[in-house]
Amino acid sequence: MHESILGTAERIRRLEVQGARNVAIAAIKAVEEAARESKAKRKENLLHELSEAKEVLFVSRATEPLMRNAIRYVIHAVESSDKKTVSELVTVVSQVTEQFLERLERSKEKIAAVGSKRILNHSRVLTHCHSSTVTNMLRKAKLDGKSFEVVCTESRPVFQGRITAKEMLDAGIKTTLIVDSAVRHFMNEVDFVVVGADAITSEGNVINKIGTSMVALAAKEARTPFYVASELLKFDPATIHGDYERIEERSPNEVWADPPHGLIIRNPAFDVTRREFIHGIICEEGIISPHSINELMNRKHPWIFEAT
Ligand code: RUB
Repeated sequence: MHESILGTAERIRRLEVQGARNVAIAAIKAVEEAARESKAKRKENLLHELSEAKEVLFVSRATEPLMRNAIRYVIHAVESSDKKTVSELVTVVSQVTEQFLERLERSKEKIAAVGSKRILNHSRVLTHCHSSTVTNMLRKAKLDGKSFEVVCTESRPVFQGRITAKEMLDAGIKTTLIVDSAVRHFMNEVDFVVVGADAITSEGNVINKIGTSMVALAAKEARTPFYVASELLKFDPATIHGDYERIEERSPNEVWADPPHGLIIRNPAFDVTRREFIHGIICEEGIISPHSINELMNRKHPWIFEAT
């Protein structure tokens, strides 16, 4: 197995690379690098190597359909290519990787442009965890001249909220950090909630950092609009066939490094926010209702339903 695959999988598992977009970008780049340095002599050998890389990367984090879709996109392109030689097929891998990365970048900018308009002047925006899609959108709103504050949660157990807080401060945005359990306390002082997504199911439910569904619950009770900023490709096609999105459960040591003997510690990384709590998904197609996700995926990314 190529070092880029093993090393990237390890960095993803250890959260040195975090957030669904960054995970997908690191994974697809690793696959491209491994393909470029492949010693395979025939198409089936290259496909076998790609399939092994897929197995290793898929299990590095269980709840990352954007990463899975990125790798499927590359493999699907090789499988359906009429090119015969390995060197031609490696060129296909490089081309589709570049296409995929460009598309992700364009989506991020489109989401930022759309979402920025929802941020009202003199408002307060709450976010949870660290989503590069959300922080990019908030930076765009600031560049568009909006005056607003950000409230971000710590996001226990590993404090990704601190990454958000630093990025917001660097962007010159007034920022307040709160502990996760203070969300309800501050919800009435907030005008808008926006979070990222790791996965979107066929029912339009969203999976994001643990605690997101409690934030959504508090937002609903306080009648504060709750939005999700996400690329459509975080959709998990397996959910249409009845599979549940798997929720990654991480090491108890993240919660308590030196716990008393016999204590049970549970540490799920993500939870499910049901669609009825979500005002809209801010995606590259604009603001959509979670209900319309299947129809949109069928129209925009039909390949996703064929790729395995
Ligand atoms: C990060 C998280 C983010 C989503 C979206 O969790 O839940 O909200 O991944 O991020 P973790 P992005 O830190 O455990 O990876 O918008 O950057 O894709």
